[in-house]
Amino acid sequence: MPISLSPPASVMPPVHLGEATHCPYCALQCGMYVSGGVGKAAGTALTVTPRHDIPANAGGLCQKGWTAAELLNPGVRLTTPLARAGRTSPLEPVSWDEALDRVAGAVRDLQAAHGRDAVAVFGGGGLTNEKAYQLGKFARVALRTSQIDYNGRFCMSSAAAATNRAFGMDRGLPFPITDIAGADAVMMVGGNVAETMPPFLRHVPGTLIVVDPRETRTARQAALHLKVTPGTDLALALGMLHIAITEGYADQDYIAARTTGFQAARESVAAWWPERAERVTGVPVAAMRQAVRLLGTAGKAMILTGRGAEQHSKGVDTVSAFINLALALGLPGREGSGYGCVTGQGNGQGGREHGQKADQLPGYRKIDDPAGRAHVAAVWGVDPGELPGPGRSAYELLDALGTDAGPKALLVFGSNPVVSAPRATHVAERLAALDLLVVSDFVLSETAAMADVVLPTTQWAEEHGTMTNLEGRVLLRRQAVTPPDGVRSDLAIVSALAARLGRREGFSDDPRTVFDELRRASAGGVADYAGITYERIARETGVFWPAPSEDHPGTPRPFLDRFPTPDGRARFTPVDHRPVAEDVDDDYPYYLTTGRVLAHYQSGAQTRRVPALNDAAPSAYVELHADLAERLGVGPGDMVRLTSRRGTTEAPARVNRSIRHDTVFMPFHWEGANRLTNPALDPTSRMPEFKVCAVRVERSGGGIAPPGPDDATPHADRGRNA
Ligand SMILES: Nc1nc2c(c(=O)[nH]1)N[C@H]1C(S)=C(S)[C@@H](COP(=O)(O)OP(=O)(O)OC[C@H]3O[C@@H](n4cnc5c(=O)[nH]c(N)nc54)[C@H](O)[C@@H]3O)O[C@H]1N2
Ligand SMILES: Nc1nc2c(c(=O)[nH]1)N[C@H]1C(S)=C(S)[C@@H](COP(=O)(O)OP(=O)(O)OC[C@H]3O[C@@H](n4cnc5c(=O)[nH]c(N)nc54)[C@H](O)[C@@H]3O)O[C@H]1N2
Ligand code: SF4
Ligand SMILES: [Mo]
Repeated sequence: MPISLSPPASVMPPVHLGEATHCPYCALQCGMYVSGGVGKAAGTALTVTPRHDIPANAGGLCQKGWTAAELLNPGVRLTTPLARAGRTSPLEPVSWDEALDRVAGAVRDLQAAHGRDAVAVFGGGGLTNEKAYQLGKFARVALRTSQIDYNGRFCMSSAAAATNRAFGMDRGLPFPITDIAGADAVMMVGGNVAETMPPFLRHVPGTLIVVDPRETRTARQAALHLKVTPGTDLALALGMLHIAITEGYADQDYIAARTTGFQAARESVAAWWPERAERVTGVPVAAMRQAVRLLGTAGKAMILTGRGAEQHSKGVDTVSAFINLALALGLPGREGSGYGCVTGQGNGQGGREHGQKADQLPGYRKIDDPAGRAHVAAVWGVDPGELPGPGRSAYELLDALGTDAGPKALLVFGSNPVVSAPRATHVAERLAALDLLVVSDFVLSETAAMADVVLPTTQWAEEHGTMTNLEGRVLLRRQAVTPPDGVRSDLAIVSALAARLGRREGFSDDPRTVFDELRRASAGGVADYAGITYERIARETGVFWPAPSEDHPGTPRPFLDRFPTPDGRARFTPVDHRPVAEDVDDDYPYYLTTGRVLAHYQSGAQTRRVPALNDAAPSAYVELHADLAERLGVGPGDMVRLTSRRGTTEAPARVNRSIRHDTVFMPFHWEGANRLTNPALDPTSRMPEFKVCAVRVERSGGGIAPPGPDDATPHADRGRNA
């Protein structure tokens, strides 16, 4: 059954270690061999070993990667479709025909009664390119709904919008990851790669600058740690650009030759004296100066952003401000230097290129661009006028579910929003108000547990497909294991549903067939995959897009000669600071920020089912400063209650002296953190403000803690003095 796509002889290990594939989790897409499963039923002992031919990990794996095969075991996963007779009846096993007929019948009825947009689709950045592409096509061609978006909206949409604006292209890292090793200085803004992509750190050289409100594992490896107040990175970037200009680090030749708009950007920071930036951010002027000096005097330097800078209601402008700084220093488009966004999910990059986003068609085309619509409609064999227009963004879609004007049915592929969406209790209420919730997953996630129909699907090592990693390198995920009886691939599920909805043609359960169509649909677009084939990926261990033809070498560094803007120049964008959507006050006196721990992945649907990972990190926790813990009378491990305007949750305390006094942190891998978070959206990217909201902190069963001393900023002044 598996097609043979072996790596080239030069990189073959001396003994055959198994099928060469990639980790199911993050965007590093570490290469791994999975052995023991080809041609055998899943559940036989499988071994995972790292590949050395994939530069991103070059022999490394994190704990999640090493234990990835455990979820292939039929004992911990779904192997039969489930459905419930009525909304309050229990989920019970049904046949595939029953499940699919039920979904198709309900979709037809709801669309007949309420129009095509009554049915919505929610996708994921973990889906292969083939799945993401076919899901987008299914929504537009079979359902003919505009209502499709995906969890990538919660992930890198702010960086995507800012890089499109500045460079005319959104490719997370516009250079190979190995370029980072040659940089003399790297500034990581709101990224904790030591926990989120451990093998990434091997690419980072000595001088690392980290911007984070917490002293993370990554910050501990840094030469300089800027302990920023949550939600103030934009002011930090403005202050740093002010310093760069006034202290002579701006690269005037580069600015003249390769950019436009510098004058306006310079004016936008004229009033951002370093002292003012210090007042807003809590970062001392001396530290800002040192950071600018390190970047400005380095032969090669990089500025990278993670979700800490991006998941804000001003995430796009924040990234723009750091790009402005990078442009002023002359970094983007110079070999070994640049700006990059460290993306998130396994196919976070490819997932946003092929049409599961509300405003996009394959090849990174815009859905409201007549030429793009015409091209894609021709590949799909439909009239361009039949393609719907842009739909709601992820949170807006979830928020509208089951309302008079909103969708009545939702089909989820590859996301667990009950845990991962902001203001999650409200999202669960919206899901409960639907007439039909369908979830395709391999485990009974919290969202699947609410569904009317659950469709058990195959996993990474059980199917072929392509993934585009954080470098824009298209990789081949090979089938290594025969799936257990009873499960079907997402491609097969979507094809079967399309057929029941009257679209027998144009949907396939064969990944290669889908990929060949994706190549044609993307041809001529910004993310052009036309020249990428499975064989070529196998031979070259990945191909960087754009690759418009099979003899095109691919594009590891797309900005070297020119930027893909109309005039070939990068654009400065003047931006200004603005306060967080929900600032602290007497009732909610602390900032809550959220993020990740090494052992768990996202909503935890997968990793909470792996015993070794659960042992390593058995529950959520609240990280808080020792002074705050003392005032509350809590010691390490004691229960702490957090309350925001949206909800409340409890978790054991982790006490240290390194987090900011005004900030508490909670990982979001368990239900809890997102009961508190604020769904305030960025006006451009529609990214929710996951990284800062105001909370009350109490000892479980105890009273309210008074606000404590702050690192630098009195509350009244913070973020409001723009
Ligand atoms: N172990 C693990 N690894 C993962 C994932 C996972 O769930 N678990 N998920 C993958 C995905 S999809 C993604 S998107 C990436 C995310 O990778 P990262 O961006 O590295 O992850 P986060 O922990 O969300 O956020 C990074 C840091 O931002 C800090 N932060 C919070 N608020 C602010 C702020 O206002 N400003 C600044 N400068 N920093 C702030 C947090 O303290 C945190 O340490 O990780 C990927 N890798
Ligand atoms: N508070 C807070 N919330 C956050 C964040 C934060 O930093 N703080 N980060 C946000 C970010 S960056 C992200 S990316 C989101 C992610 O959050 P989610 O979208 O919930 O991501 P996952 O937990 O990976 O959910 C994926 C689900 O799909 C299943 N799955 C995996 N692969 C496949 C597949 O190929 N097909 C199908 N059918 N199912 C599959 C998994 O078993 C799992 O149940 O969370 C966001 N939420
Ligand atoms: S760093 Fe990411 S891709 Fe690599 S093994 Fe860990 S989870 Fe998998
Ligand atoms: Mo993400």
